[in-house]
Amino acid sequence: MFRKILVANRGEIAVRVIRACKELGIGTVAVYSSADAESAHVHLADEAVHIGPAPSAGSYLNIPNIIGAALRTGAEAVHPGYGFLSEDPYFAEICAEDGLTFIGPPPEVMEKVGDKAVARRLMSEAGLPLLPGTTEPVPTLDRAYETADEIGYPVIIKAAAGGGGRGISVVHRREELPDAYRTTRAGAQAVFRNSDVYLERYLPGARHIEVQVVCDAHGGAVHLGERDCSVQRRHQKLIEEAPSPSVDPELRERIGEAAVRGARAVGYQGAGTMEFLLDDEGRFWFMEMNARIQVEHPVTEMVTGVDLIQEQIRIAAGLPLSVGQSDVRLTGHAIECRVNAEDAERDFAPAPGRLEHLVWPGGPWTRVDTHCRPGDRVPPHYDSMIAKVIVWGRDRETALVRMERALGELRAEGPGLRTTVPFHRKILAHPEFRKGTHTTAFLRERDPGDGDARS
Ligand code: MV4
Repeated sequence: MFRKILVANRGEIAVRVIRACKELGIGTVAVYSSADAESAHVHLADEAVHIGPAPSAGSYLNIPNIIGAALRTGAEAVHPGYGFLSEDPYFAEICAEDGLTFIGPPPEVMEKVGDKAVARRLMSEAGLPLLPGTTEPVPTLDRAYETADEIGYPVIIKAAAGGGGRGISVVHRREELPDAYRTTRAGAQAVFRNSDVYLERYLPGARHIEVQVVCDAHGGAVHLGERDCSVQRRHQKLIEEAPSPSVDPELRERIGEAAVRGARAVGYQGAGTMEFLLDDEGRFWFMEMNARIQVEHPVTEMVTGVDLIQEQIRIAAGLPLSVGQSDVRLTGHAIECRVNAEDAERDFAPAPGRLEHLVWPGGPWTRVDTHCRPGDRVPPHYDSMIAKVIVWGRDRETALVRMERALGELRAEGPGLRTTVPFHRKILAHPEFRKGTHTTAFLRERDPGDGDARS
């Protein structure tokens, strides 16, 4: 096992990784930007190294400074968390060249699944069900027309280098194709420095289901059930739960088996997520694979009892999985609400500030993953998420009531500061969410006041 790990991230996930290291008896090195000198992850780690200015381009994305910090402190491995460098195969390669273990899949695997068109081809070859669409980038508008005519409208255009909903556009009618094609390409070029796009049949009103997999270096691979992430706004997930209210044990076994088969087919190692759409006839379709730990991993931990961060570290150290498929048992129901410093009444504009009054919920089966303490300032430079509130209950209804109770205890106030908590409380009270019959259309953008969950 490693003696010392450098955590190449900030915020709640850096805190989460440090906690896992402590429980494994591993020393920790935090890295921090000028905006984070007093941040919780810096105080919790055994050592901390300043790596650059507040903007992440000079700090949390600064590969030479992060590698330098690891080498100087004698760290043996690097945990990238999520976001920042977590899905950068180039960073994983540099780590290896400098004798550091990157805690994640091998760089070649990151490269394959990072290209969503390539991933589609590989998963199709592995026998996973795919929505009609292309497994190659669509290089011209003429080809886009041809392909869309074959697939049938509505179609969705996705950036090959994208993921998580960044760089996608839905095209309902043929006339809308040229604008959408050009805009998506230009956006992909600007954001990902890669203008490749691919096309898929668009499935409205489906559910967003993702399966957690863990694969070791010895051929061991298991799935840990699914998460339902159908509550998203502009492709930002707001609420996640496990298990999905629309997946029964028989479907769970089939989708889990497909997820493991796909992960094996690309030689996956580490913790990964296979994303699917689930249609109203109970059919599932592969969308993309995420080669990192995800924000919403705690709901899976709560229903399986598996510590996913510890599992990632064990796998990277060459140890076998701590569980076999038959050891994985789902118990009860877990829900996570992401608390963002955003103003839902102003189109979810960032609303950071000083956390003058801060009270986190507590009590039975209530978990708060956060780095924020009373008096902390939420810096404007990074993601607006300040905490994740996660609850567990024997069943979905118990978990829902518990989440309402927990959010009722939460206080996060300060000048200029707003949070998504009031919005979460509206969703939790909505009959459609309550029933568990909601789809990805639940928070679809429409005029305020016409009766959806946003009004
Ligand atoms: C789709 C889709 C329907 N059809 N692809 C969004 C996140 C990214 N990983 C893929 N996403 C979707 N891809 C096809 N072919 C629906 C989603 C989707 C979604 C779309 C609109 C509004 C909310 C959504 C929530 C989750 C997934």
